[in-house]
Amino acid sequence: MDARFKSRDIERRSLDVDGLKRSFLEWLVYSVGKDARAATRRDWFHTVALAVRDRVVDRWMDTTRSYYHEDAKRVYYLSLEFLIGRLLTNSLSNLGIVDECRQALDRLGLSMEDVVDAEPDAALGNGGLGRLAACFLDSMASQGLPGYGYGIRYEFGLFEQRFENGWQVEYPEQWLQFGNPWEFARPEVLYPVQFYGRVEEFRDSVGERAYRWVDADRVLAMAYDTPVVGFGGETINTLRLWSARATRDFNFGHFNDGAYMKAVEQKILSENLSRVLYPNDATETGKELRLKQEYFFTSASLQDILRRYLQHHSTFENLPNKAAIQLNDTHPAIGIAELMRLLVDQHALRWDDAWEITRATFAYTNHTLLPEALEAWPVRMIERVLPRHMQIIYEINAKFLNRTKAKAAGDNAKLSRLSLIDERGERRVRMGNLAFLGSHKVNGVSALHTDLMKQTVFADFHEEFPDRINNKTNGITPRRWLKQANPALSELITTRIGEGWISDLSQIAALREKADDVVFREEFRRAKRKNKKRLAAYIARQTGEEVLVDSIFDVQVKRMHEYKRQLLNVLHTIALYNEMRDNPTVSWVPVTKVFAGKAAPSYHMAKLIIKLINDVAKVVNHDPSVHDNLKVVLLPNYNVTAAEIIIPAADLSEQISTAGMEASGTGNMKLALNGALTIGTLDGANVEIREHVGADNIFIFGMTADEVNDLRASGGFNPREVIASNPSLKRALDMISTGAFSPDDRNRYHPIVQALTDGGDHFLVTADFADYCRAQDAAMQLYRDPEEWTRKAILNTANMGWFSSDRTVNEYAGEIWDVHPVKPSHDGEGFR
Ligand code: GL7
Repeated sequence: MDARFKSRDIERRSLDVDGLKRSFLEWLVYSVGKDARAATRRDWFHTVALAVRDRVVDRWMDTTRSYYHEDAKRVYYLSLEFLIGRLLTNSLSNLGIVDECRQALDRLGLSMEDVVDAEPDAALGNGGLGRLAACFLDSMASQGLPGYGYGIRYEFGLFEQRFENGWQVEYPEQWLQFGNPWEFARPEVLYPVQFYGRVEEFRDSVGERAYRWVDADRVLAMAYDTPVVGFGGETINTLRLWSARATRDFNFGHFNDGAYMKAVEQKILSENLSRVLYPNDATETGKELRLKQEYFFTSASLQDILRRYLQHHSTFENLPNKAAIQLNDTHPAIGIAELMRLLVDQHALRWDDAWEITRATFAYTNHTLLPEALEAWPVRMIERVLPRHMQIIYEINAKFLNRTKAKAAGDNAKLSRLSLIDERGERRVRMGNLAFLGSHKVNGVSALHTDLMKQTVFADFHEEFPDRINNKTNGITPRRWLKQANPALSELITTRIGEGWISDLSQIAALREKADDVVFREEFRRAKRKNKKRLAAYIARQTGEEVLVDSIFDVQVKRMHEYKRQLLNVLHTIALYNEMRDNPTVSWVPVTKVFAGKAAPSYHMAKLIIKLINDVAKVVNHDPSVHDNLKVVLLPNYNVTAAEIIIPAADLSEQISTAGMEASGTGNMKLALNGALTIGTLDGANVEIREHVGADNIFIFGMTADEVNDLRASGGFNPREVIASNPSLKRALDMISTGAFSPDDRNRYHPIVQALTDGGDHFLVTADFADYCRAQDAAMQLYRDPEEWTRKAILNTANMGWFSSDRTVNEYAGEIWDVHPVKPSHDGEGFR
């Protein structure tokens, strides 16, 4: 071999400072096409990313090859969302070369922070559901599990949020504008996906009735692969995202007619499929394009999974032993009908065999009980867009209901609840029921949520299939959410207990005894203070507001939603503001209220709440009578990158949803792991966080899920009475309703006041207000005692080990997927 190529090969793998520096220069010149003088920060980001990518490719191929040779059982995580964020620090950190890279850049006169900051945030998700998928990818790769992510390569991620005059305005998020150095386009990995057309019945070779889907429109799904670097760089898994491409034949007919522009228009239209992520968090809009997106990526993924399976097998009975398909919510649930179609129509399996295989292969995770989020597609839409699938769904339903009818003799109400078709009003397909029926396991995402699933939406199914529902409490990856986001704290932890916690977070329990160590407490506080300074600088840059680093950083970061009750926090903020003004001589604990979060563009109430927070901030922050003891900031464009700055700096974590409504939450876990104390309701995973950190180290308030249920059922709740009996609540609401924060439009907040009063206060903000204020007071009192506060903060960090997504993924692997780690063989050469 030519010696020059050989040395370049070795260079591509070298992990030392010199080797990195040399390959940066080479990449800059030969791939980015710039010299060091002309290069922008973005050029350097691309350069470094490409050089780092070089260092994972060999190991990536080794991993894939090992799975292939062992014919290992793989798990396929089908998700419409992967909220990945930036990848540069993540890859460097998991490869263990952060310092080497920093030094190499240093020698080139560049700052690592500048290069890292030039990477766009990959926001292919809305919130917790999408971020969970990203944490699971990290955990699967870090534990050597053969796991693939399948999703859509949206050209536009979640919209960019800006505030104009205090109102949310959405801008397109063009993360791919300058190219994506992490992905590999696979133009040869193409699958046809059909829509519309009609179904033809015919007799197969043995005279049986059979069906084919004809006259359909076709789109191609093209693969883009992103390597998923596990911690330590041993295992590199694959995230495969599909992009829509027009077929060639699609255009030809029009060409012959001479209708050239029409052909091009059609091409653009069909490629719109993967253009944009729907920006709704836990609400469905029922748009046809969304249904098409769901089918598009699900069908392509299933075709790819079957192709991989058929490399080693010629019949399908072993599919469940070789492939576990996890449905991340119902978004890919049409996959159950699609696998049936592929097995029955294309591979000529008997229906019953196909059904058994399908059920044994799929499992389904439910992420919310909110009725407005439960997908139910109109029968007429599915009939039109996916005619063969509608037939298959009817067939699944008929067989199921016939079997059940025999047992449930006469209970027609129950049968109609179990039906895949909702017959009330416009007929709709209940995707949750389809997912349940087509899966061998169905799970919720926290203990409380799983119990509520059994009692509410899936009560009838639970009665029919008592072993199917199980719990898998969510988790978060400690690599991104502690090691990378919080270097100050993670280095401190490592000096005391070693670095085992990074891959086995249960080891962080060794910090418990350090809570009583005064020196450790001092160092813990110093790390927090460093993070708070970093956040204060970020706040100043983003909002122009100066905040006191030594105030309580009271943080509520999550999507804007009435059930998450940002309003409760705002009302407390106004009450506190009033108290401070009324009692100027009291020595107040300074408080900085930090909010961040996007509202779905069509969710008017959530957008009004955003405007209210900004209006309250304007008044409070400029009122000299509170002497800077209170500041309110709403940071724009909350995303993974912002979370990595905000979360490590938090003192107090707001997890204040109406009990029973937040399925789990995962921000709650990130904040507690980073040493914030939680103020929260007994909702979602807060219940389990309390069990782990201890009731003394968390501020719990408010009604329980049962109490909420009873109160709503009794119909006797009257917010007017509660308001009348609580002067500080009444005053705060009066200020909002009389325009104290909106002198330019005194009626602006009428809808909010209305919802909290005559509207019946569905989310029970007023009902929980008094107890919330009590818990807030307790937190402020505790903050006056830094030693005691820090002790509790340390106990939070030390007791969060169980909330690692490694634990969660292991439970899925053992109890749902039956997949096992595979050790890739790397030919003993270290990094290759
Ligand atoms: C969610 C839940 O609302 C959230 O509580 C949970 O932590 C997350 C991951 O399981 O899933 N469900 C949902 O539809 N969205 C969520 O974030 C958008």
